[in-house]
Amino acid sequence: MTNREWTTIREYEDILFDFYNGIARITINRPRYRNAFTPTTTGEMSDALRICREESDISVVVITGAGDKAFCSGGDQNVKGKGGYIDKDGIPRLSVLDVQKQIRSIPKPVIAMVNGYAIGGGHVLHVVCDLSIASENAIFGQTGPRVGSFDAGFGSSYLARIVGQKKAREIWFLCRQYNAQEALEMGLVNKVVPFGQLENEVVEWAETMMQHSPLALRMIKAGLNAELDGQAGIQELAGDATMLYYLTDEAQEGKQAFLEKRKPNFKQFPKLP
Ligand code: S0N
Repeated sequence: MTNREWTTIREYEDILFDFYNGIARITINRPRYRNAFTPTTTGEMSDALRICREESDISVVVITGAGDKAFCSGGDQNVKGKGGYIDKDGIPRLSVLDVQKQIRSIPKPVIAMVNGYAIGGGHVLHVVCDLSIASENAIFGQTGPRVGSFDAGFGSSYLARIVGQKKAREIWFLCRQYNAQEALEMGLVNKVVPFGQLENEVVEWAETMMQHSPLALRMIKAGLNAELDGQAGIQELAGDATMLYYLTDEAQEGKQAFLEKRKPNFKQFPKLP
C-alpha cells in the first residue's frame, strides 16, 4: 500500500493525470471496460504526453490503468466501426498509433505499470514503453487475429525485437494469454512484484533514474530507438545532437558572426581527436 500524495496536473474525461516528485502518471480510467480506449482516451493521452514532454519538472512518465483488473484491454470494441474507432464526431480513427509514437519519442523514460490485463492494443501500449513493471496478477497477450484486428507496426516488429521472432509469431498467431512470470521469462517485462507493492516499485525505479543525468538518459533512449526506427529514429537522435551542438560556443560563434556581419572565427575551437 502507499500513502503518496499525487496532485492532479489536468482533469480529463477518460484518464487521470497526476504528479508526484518528478513523476507524471497517466491512468486510463475506464475500469468498467477493463480500461479499453476510445479516440477520446487516446486523444487525452496524447495531450498528457505532450505536457509531459514540455514540462521540465516532469522527469519520468508512468502509464497505468485504474483498478486491480486491467492495465488496458485495447481498443473499445463498442465504438469500433469501419476504418477505425468512432468517437462523438463520427470519424473513424486509429489514434492509439499517435500515442505509441509519442511514448517512443518523448525524451524521458516511460514506465508501464502493468496492474492486470494488458491485452490487444493494451499489450502494445506496454510493449512500446521503455520499461514494464508488472504485478503478479498481470496477464499479457494479443487478440487481434481472434477479434478482427492486428498491429503490424511496433506491436509486432518491436515485440519481436524484445521476445524474438518465434515467440512474437506465437503470441500473434495463437492469441494465447501469458502470466506475469512467463512474461518475465521471455523478457517482456523488467520485474514482477505483488500487486500491493507495484506503485512503490515503480516509484523506486523512477527515483533511481531521476538521480542519473537526464541528458544521458535522453541520448541513450534516442540511440536505442534509432537502431530500430530507420530514418525517423536517426532524425530524433540527430535532433538531440543538434540541440547539444547549439549549446556550444562554436555554434554560438556561427550565429553571432552572421548577426554582426563578420567572418566567423571557428579556428578558436578545439578539434578533439
Ligand atoms: C481483457 C479481458 C481478457 C478481461 O476478461 P474478464 O476479466 O473476464 O472481463 P470481461 O467480463 O471480459 O470484461 C469486463 C467488461 O469489460 C468489457 N470489455 C473488456 N474489454 C473490452 C474492450 N476491448 N472493448 C470493449 N469492452 C471491453 C467486457 O465486454 C465486459 O463488459 P460487460 O460487463 O458489459 O460484459 C477480456 O475482457 C477481453 O478479452 N477483452 C477484449 C480484448 C480485445 O480483444 N481487445 C481489442 C483488441 N484489439 C485492439 O486493441 C485493436 C488494436 C489497435 O488498437 C490498433 C492496432 C493497430 C493500429 C491501430 C489500432 C487502433 O485500434 O487504434
